[in-house]
Amino acid sequence: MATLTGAGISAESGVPTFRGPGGLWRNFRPEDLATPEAFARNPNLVWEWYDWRRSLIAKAEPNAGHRALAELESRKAGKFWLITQNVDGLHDRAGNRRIVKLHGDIWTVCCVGCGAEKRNVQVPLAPLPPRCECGGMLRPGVVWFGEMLPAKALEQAYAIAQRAEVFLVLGTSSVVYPAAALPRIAFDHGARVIEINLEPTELSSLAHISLRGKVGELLPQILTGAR
Ligand code: BJW
Ligand code: ZN
Repeated sequence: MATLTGAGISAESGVPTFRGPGGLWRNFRPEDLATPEAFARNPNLVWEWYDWRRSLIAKAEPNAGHRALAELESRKAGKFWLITQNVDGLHDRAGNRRIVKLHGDIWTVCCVGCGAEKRNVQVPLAPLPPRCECGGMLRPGVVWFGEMLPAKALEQAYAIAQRAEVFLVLGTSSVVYPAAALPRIAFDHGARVIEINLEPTELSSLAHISLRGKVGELLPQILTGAR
């Protein structure tokens, strides 16, 4: 059993999604903030945005949806994998350990000079942009548009999707690739694909079951029913 999560699962913790009503891309252009070119052009602007998001996330707590997935991992004892596009770390904080992070982690920073990667949970970050001991500029440890996903994580995610008997797709618009291809891979390898989303998505017509509603409300109900 496996799941792919997206920004929708953290919405109930007060973390803004990217698309849809109240989504980040309503007020900010991805080309200005979430590409390597944007960072090269204006690292301070990009860091201000990430610093603001880090401060929002630092105040957020895992919600009932995150906790249900932690419970699922403990119930399935070594047979449950969580693949996430989220960078907020709320799945870790809820207690999941078998996590594959496709788009990195907002609580890590990478040096554009020496390549060093480390955890950094300082909020707010000052001065901006933060610097490495080597003097090089640090960047957020996340995957921007046009960048490759971490090879090991992607390989692991494909393998998990190919083996899963049940594949839950929770709170993602299913438009960003290659993550959006995973449910189709699971489907093609015989998995039952179950989606939970507030709205219909690109995946809804393929999924065996597509539920409309909040992950934090529906997932705990499903788990209670499956006891
Ligand atoms: C609820 C809810 C509640 C709300 N309960 N539901 C193949 C085809 C077409 C394009 C491409 C392709 N392959 C690659 C591309 C290019 C690109 C891409 O996919 N573009 C598309 C937008 C067209 N992909 C890439 O560039 C990726 N790299 C790559 O493929 O490298 C190789 C390559 C490069 C160039 C060319 C070709 C190949 C990298 C993608 C990196 C994405 N990065 C971001 C930012 C991460 C860092 C950060 O956080 O700042 O990742 S963008 C943003 O989107 C973030 C998310 O992880 C990602 C997905 O969003 P998600 O999670 O689905 O959130 P939303 O907001 O879209 O949806 C929320 C959903 O929840 C909604 O549906 C709501 O209804 C729902 N919801 N509340 C249930 N309570
Ligand atoms: Zn360095």
